[in-house]
Amino acid sequence: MEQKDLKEIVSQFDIQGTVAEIKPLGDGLINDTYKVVTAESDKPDYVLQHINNAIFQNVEMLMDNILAVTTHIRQKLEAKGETDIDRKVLTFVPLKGENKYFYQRPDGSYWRIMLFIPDAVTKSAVTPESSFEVGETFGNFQAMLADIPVQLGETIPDFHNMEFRLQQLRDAIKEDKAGRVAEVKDLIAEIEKRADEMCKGERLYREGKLPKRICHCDTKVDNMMFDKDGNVLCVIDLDTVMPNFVFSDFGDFLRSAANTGKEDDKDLDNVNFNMEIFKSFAKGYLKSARVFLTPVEIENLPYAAKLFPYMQAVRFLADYINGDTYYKTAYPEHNLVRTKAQFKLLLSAEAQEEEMKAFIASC
Ligand code: GN1
Ligand code: MG
Repeated sequence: MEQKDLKEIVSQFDIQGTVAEIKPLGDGLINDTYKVVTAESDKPDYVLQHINNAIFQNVEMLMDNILAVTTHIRQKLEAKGETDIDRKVLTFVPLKGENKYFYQRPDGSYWRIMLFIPDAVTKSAVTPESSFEVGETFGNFQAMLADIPVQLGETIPDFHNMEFRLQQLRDAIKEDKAGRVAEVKDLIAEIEKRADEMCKGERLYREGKLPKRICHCDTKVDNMMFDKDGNVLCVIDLDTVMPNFVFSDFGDFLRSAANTGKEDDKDLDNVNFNMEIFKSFAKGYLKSARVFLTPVEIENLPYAAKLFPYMQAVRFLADYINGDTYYKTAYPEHNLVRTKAQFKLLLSAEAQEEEMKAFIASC
């Protein structure tokens, strides 16, 4: 999009300073993100985001959720006497003269702006040392949100519902829109073999044995900000914060953090599930989350570590079969490459399941 259009969008919001430049930022698979640089050195910079409303269809609910969450966390941090709070929770900017946090352009697109957090970085990998702290941060994040006074909506209904994701894959296979089913028969068979086992969360929920709590639901490593010394500042990308099983945050974080390769690694030998990361993350998470977790939740953390590579493989494969309509792709087989990498990660996690169980039991 052209600078002049981006500037027109930014001008709707109640920001400080004069816009000098707007440039692309990050590499999320869903929304488009830009950095808004202001000319004055004493004014903050901002992050401008185009909200993908094909995926987030209820933008009003989305922004209500996010505002409720960031306001609640801010209050908790203030009550704890934390300093530097603007770097520890996202701050959204309202429209000029309005108590509204998104702008809809005449072309129908939705936009929002938040403060840019200075001197912070995102990473694509963590060390065993840092994953202890990250685990603790997610436990705290869930603990802080445990008493949020409003009911959050499901911004994407059934987002991490494994039964629903399998149904989407089965529907995609039936329609075979892009004519790609034949080439992925073996992968489909491997996925179906594990389908019952992987839907355990939904069964436990129906039996009343597993609660839903407020979770982040997109806890990959690059959705966290760190300061220059590597300390965790905050969790970003709050679009999917909603009620879910705690498995979401635990498992989805490990899906990226414990992967020794890339999410879309073409060389499957690079992709393995790193037990050192699992152990230190689990230790940190249990340190802050044990106070509210039930025995069923704790005992199923190894299941969560397998569930997310599996679920992501199912989602990438469904998108591949549908002809790549959901995730941004860089080349035609991208979603297939991603599927295979996630499936390899699952195999590696499966091979280490007994060790995971023993470790959790010993914690
Ligand atoms: C998407 O927006 P981004 O890139 O952080 C996706 C996640 C997937 C992830 C895979 C709303 O996250 O669920 O796990 O890609 N978000 C949505 O990298 O579908
Ligand atoms: Mg992201």
